[in-house]
Amino acid sequence: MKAAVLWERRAPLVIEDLDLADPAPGEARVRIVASGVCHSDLHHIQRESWVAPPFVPGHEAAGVVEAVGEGVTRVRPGDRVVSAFGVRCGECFFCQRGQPYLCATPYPTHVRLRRGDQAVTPLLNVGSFAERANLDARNLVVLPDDMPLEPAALIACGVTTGIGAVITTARVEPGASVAVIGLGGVGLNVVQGAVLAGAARIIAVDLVPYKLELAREFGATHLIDAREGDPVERVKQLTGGWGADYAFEVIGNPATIAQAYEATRKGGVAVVVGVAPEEATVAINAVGMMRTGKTLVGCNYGSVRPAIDFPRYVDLYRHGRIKLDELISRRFALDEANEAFAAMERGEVARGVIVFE
Ligand code: PAD
Ligand code: ZN
Repeated sequence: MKAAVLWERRAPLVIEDLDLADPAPGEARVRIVASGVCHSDLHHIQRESWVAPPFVPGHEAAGVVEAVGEGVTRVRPGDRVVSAFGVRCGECFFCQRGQPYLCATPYPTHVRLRRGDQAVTPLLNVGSFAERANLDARNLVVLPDDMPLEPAALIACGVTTGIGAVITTARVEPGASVAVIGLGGVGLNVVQGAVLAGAARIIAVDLVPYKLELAREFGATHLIDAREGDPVERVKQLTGGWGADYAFEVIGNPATIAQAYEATRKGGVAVVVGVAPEEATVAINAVGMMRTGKTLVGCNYGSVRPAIDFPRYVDLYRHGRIKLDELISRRFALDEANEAFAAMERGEVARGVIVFE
């Protein structure tokens, strides 16, 4: 089975022929049809991270179930599915509290993929830059027959994280002002989440003119080119001098996280969506935190509950209330995976998607 493998941090991905084990108890073997290209994969490729190579990237996938392991009743062969990433055991302190995105159960360690004697890790419990993957059945949500798999794949991460940050994490209310710093595959979904929430002012910030244009198409009301100066002052100018009710950082950079906090009005909410480097810290004036009464909140995976939220996003798409096809700027074959990341780094795509025959 063909898969893209990272053997060494910062090295190019290599297409390999891997052996895939039979699905273990609780797993389903899924033929991957589409896998979105998310910056989180690139962070694991480029930065020191808690996942050691070799690994197969890809965590934004949809496909078709081919076989199921012992005890799997959620899905059957032939089901078309979208997969969440990570672990949701349903039993731990966090899952029991209805916060499965914070599940405390460790990732499984049994070997699913190997090349010869060498075990290869599926990144984030998915590893969908591969023709097939054994996926934790608890992460799978069955799709309706009329839901195409390419847009469905984006629900697995970018859509859920971006819209969820607005609707579930921050609970933006109608009429609010929202600033979004970083307009990639996730940030554009923050923009359309703000539209769904009824935000009145949606201020979109990026360094790339194409991204600003995309943000307009997704519903941004004001655009700020961050190359032209400090976006914090511009956000304040557009919000009566106070700052936005809500500001979202969707890059993963301590400097822009501080910008999002500063661009939030007194009593407002700043949301950290971007994944910063492991050791990074953010400098925020301490007494200002007290005086301004702001809330600074982290958004892990859009606070998602896949079984509840994925079908909602499918329905919103089918009723024309959210854009998914418009997020797919370019399709790549598996052996173009390196180029797919390069296109993302050059700012040329909203989302790239790896598609399989
Ligand atoms: P992307 O590369 O598609 O988009 C990032 C955007 O940020 C690009 O449009 C850049 O031009 C823009 N940008 C970069 N630097 C600046 C700057 N200084 N000022 C303004 N704009 C800038 O990435 P993505 O949308 O796939 O992911 C964005 C982040 O979200 C990334 O850190 C990723 O790891 C994280 C993420 N978090 C979760 C989560 O659970 N919180 C889930 C998925 C992705
Ligand atoms: Zn992602």
